Amino acid sequence: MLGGAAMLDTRTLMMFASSLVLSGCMVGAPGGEGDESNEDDSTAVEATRRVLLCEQGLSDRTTGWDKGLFALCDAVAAKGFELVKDGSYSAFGALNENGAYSALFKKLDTNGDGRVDGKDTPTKIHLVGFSWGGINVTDIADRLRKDSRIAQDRRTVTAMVLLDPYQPLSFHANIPSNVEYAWEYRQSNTTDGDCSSTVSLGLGFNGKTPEAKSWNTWCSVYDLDSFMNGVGHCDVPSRAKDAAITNLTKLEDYAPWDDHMQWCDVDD
Ligand SMILES: [Ca+2]
Ligand SMILES: [Ca+2]
Repeated sequence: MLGGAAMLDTRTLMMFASSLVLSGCMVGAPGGEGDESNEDDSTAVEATRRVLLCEQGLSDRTTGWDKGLFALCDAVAAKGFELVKDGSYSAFGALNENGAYSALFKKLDTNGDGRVDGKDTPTKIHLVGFSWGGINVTDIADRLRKDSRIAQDRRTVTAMVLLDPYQPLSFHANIPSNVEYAWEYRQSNTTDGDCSSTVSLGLGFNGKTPEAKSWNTWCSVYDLDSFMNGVGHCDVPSRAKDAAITNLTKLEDYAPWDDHMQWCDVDD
């Protein structure tokens, strides 16, 4: 695992290389400067169909823990993304990862032949998950990476946002190598009265740190407790909403929080 200055140098080079390869295809690289007025690039990004799948935390349909998650997913849908819904819900339940994956596959298989390949509408995949659902979406990305029904060039996850991803047996939130951009927002310190305290015997759920599986993934993480007050586990979706919308719609880091960005560890 690496971090700090050595990683920054590598990332800076990677960003430069990416900007050469992707020139004209997307709005700059995350963290790039001064691109917001480039109307032509913006149009190019929006030309490709974009889908979004969201996953809730455990039992959130009864506890209401993930306040803000539905609002985030609906807001991104309002910006032109096709939301993969679970009936009337804007996100899938944490215990229905199979259902979520099946619904996503159907969304990608536009001609309904049971495969996702060049005969289907090109689609950029975006994933958002809170708490248990945050780990779910890393698993969903990995399923895409390994699914033999999907052509290699259709297995890419364009962007993923993890909101205090947590499962008790996970050491990290592993970011699979087929993910292009990943952002994580987490708490590092369980807040007094935290929603997760009672179910964890007071220990609380603090988001598992991300670990990217490829240097090709742009992966950054923000510890909300390091620069905001009163952020509990269940506050993360609402407190990170604007940042997440920027990430997903522009494929950029959220500029107001630039001073708090840290690179993910990488274990390839
Ligand atoms: Ca197909
Ligand atoms: Ca906290």
